[in-house]
Amino acid sequence: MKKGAYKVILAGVLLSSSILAFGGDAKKDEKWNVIFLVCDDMNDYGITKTEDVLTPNLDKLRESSVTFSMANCSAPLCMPSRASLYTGIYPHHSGVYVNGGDPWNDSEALRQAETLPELFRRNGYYTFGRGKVYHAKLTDGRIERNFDNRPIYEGGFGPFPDPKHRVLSEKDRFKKFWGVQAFPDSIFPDVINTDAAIEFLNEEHEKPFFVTLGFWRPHTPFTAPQRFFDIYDPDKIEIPKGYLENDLDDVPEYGKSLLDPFGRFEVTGANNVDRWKHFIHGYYACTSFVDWNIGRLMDTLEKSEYAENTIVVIFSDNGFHVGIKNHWEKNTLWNSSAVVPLIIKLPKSPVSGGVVNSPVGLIDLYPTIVDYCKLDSPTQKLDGVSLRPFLEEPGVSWDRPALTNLGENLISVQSKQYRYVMYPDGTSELYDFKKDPYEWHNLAEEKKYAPVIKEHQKYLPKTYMKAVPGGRKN
Ligand SMILES: [Ca+2]
Ligand SMILES: [Ca+2]
Repeated sequence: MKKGAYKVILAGVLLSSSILAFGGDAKKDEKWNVIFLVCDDMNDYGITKTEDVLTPNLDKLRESSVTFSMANCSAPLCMPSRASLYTGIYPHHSGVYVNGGDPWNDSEALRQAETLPELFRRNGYYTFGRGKVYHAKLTDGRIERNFDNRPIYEGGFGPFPDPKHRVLSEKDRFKKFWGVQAFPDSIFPDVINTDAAIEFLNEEHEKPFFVTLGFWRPHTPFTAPQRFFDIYDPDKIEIPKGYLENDLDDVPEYGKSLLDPFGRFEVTGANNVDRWKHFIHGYYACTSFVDWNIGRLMDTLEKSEYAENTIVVIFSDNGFHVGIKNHWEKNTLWNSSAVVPLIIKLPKSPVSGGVVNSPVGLIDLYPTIVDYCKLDSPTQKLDGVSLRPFLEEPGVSWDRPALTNLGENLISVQSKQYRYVMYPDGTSELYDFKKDPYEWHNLAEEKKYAPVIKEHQKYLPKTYMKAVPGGRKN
C-alpha cells in the first residue's frame, strides 16, 4: 500500500471514531467534563461585529465550536438571568424578574429547584465555582450544596476608577460603577479567578468536573489593563451604527420609561459625542480583556488531559446598549439587551465552526447539559429544551421562539424574523429585524401586521408568578 493511501484510510478511521465519540457513545463510562464561562454584560459585538471589537480568542474558539447568533437571555439583568439559567426556570415561573430582594429565599420555585452545580454534584461530579456566578446571595447552606472548591473567591466589580475618571452626574447614584481607567493585571478579580481555574485544569482529577467561572467584565466600570485600551485607536472609535437620532419617536411611553434611569446617556451620549466614544473605547477594552482571559483558559484546556472530553459553554448573562435607543447598559427588551453571545464547544464535533441563526434561549442551556452529560433529571420541571439538534446540524429547522422577560406582562418574543415587545399597559412594538436589524421601525400599529402579532402572542405566558419583593428597576 502506498504511504499516501494509508494516510487517507487512517484519516477515515479517525473521522468515524470521532463521530462515534461525539455524543458520548464511544466510551460507555466516560463522562464529559463541563466548563461554563459566564461573562457580565457582554453584548454580541465580539461574535458578530469583529471589525469593531477585537476578540481573537473567541474568534479562534468559534472555529472549533458552534456559535448562536440569536441567543436570548431570559431576563436582561444579572440576577434574574442567572437565577433562570442555573435553574432552567423562566422568570414567569419563579417571580424573579429584576435585580434586588432575596430571590433564593423568597421564590418558592428557586428554593425548591436544583441548580445546575447541585445537579452535577448529585451525579457524582466535582463542582468548581469562582467569580460572579449567581449575583444574588444564596441562602445559608446552599453554597455548600453547589460547590466543592474553597475558597469561592468572588472579587467584585473593582478596581474602581478615581473620581476624575468617573462620569459625574447628580442622577448617577452608582458613580463608582461608571468610569474608564487602566490598572495592573494583578488586582483584577477576573485575572485572579482565571488563574485559579487554570490551576484547576492543570491538576489531576479523579471525578468528572463542572467548572463555572463568572467574569466581572465587561460590566462597568470600564477598568482594564492598559494594553487592552492600546489595541484600539481612539480616533477610529465610532458611535454605534444602530444609533438613530429620532429612534424613540415610535417607542411607547412605557418603553421610554425603562430607559436611562441614571442619566448616563444624557451625560455621555449625543450631547457629548467625544465622551460617548471614550466610554465605548472602555467597553471594547473590557471585552478584549475578557477575551484574553478566556483565551488563557482555553489554551490551558487544549494542552491538558481534558482537551478531548470537556464541553465548553461561553455566554453572557445579558446584552448591553452602547447608546442605541439613547440608552446605556441593559434592562430593555430589544436586541441590544436581550441578545447575548453563546458559543458551545463539543469535543470532536463534526459541525465545528457552524453558526445557528435561529432564536434560542439561555433557558436551553440547562437541558442541553443534562442531555449531553446524561445526568439524572433535576427535581424541577425545566422550561427550556436541549439544543442538541443545532449541535448536530446548525441549520436545522426550528420553530420555537425565545422569551425575554422583565416583569408581569413585560416581555418580548423573538421569532426567526420578528421581535414582539409587550408592555403591561397594553402598548407594544414589533420589529422585522431581517429588514430592520437595528429595530428602528416599530410596525405594531400597522394593520397588516396584526396577524404577525397574533402569532407571536400565542407564545406569551398565560400566567405570571407574582414578583418577589424588593426588586428594583436596574
Ligand atoms: Ca449582567
Ligand atoms: Ca424607532
